[in-house]
Amino acid sequence: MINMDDLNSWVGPLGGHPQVKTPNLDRLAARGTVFTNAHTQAPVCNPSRASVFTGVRPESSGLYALDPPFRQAPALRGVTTLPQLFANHGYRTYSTGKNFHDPFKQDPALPAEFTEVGFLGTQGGPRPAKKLKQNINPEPLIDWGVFPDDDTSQDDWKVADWAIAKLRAIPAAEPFFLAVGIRHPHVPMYASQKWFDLYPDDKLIMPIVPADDRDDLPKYADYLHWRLPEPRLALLERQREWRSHVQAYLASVSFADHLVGRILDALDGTEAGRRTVIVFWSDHGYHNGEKGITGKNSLWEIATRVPVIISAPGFAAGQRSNQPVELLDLYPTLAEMCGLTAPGQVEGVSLVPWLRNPSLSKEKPARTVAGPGNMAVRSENWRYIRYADGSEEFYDHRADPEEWHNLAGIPAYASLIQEHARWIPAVFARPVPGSKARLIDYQDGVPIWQGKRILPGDPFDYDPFKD
Ligand SMILES: [Ca+2]
Ligand SMILES: [Ca+2]
Repeated sequence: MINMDDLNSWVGPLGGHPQVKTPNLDRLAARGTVFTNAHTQAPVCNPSRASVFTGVRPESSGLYALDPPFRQAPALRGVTTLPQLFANHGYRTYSTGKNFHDPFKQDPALPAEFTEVGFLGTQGGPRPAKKLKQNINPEPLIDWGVFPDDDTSQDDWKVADWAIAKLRAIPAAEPFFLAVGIRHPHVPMYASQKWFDLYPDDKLIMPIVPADDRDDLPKYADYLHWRLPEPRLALLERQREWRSHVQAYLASVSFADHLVGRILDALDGTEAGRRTVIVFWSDHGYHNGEKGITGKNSLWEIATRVPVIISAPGFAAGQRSNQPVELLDLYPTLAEMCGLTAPGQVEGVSLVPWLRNPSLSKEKPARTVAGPGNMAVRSENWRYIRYADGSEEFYDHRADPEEWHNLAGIPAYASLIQEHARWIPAVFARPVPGSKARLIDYQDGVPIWQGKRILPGDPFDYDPFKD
């Protein structure tokens, strides 16, 4: 299992950016099945990753925010995670890089999360003496550019090294589960010059961002990323750094893709390679200026859609499925492929039927939650969003893949909207104790941003196109 952090649809197999170069994801796609309409359960690391490995939805567990660590959520305290399921059935389980959200720590009172935890790479690698983009934001993580000179000094390179050494050392007969978490293209988006050279500035294609795109959005949409440290599009444009941001994201994706290639080569060189299931995913998407913002934490396509690629012996190669699937589905899928029974808490569905027949119709849509009451429902052709105050958005992906035209409120769509709204649960679990960062909560008609009530009269003149 290989994942990347904050990787959106800008990969060859999804074509989210016309210039992106990911030859290794392309070759993985060619030998497996690409789910082109796959979505995260939460547009931020901790709840997304917890849902992948526990099979439990954030709106069921109450784990919506960047903290606390998932085992502190009462509903997740005692569950058998995916690696534990494998370990319980004689597999050795290995983890390197970012799989669970940082800081990853084994709770001594609980069964081991993995047989062996390798290099975590929590620091990401060397940092420049001075931030490269001091003109953008004081946040230490928010930075990008050409750095360091040497790819091998990056923590992600060392994570791949650890995975490669482990693959070579695993005895051929030993069943194993190896999870590799690559931090790129998460900020800071540092990569060496060769990866930037793939995207020359004079030929760079930029996302199209209509200046009036937010005019048809409910006010509540702003709260999800209100006061987040990510630069607004207006600031990037004012500082003439929007192009460099896009370039650094693409360079980081290509660097991370190269690491995937190194791991695939190592696996192919082992005897176990022929009987090994390979699954690739990302924890959520990322804005590079779309809707006037950078970063994550929104319920639009660019923040919820992720690559999911599964390659396995016994299944056809080069397949694509546009049915709506969820990261939550990985747990039961891998369990079934390995002949194991997923435990009762698991809420996803096995994708094995779609690996056999990618065009099989899937009724259940993909759901993404951003704090209690805020949810996106993505079907084959539509996206419905409902916020905690009842306000809505609705998009037709056949006519409007960029989600520029909010159709909510147009009578002709009322019954379609109704069909999607029925997937939104009546009750969302209350945020678990210790939930803070990036949490938008809603109680008694008042939005609460990271613990602070947003009251009438509070200064609130957020405009990502002017701010
Ligand atoms: Ca992430
Ligand atoms: Ca719009």
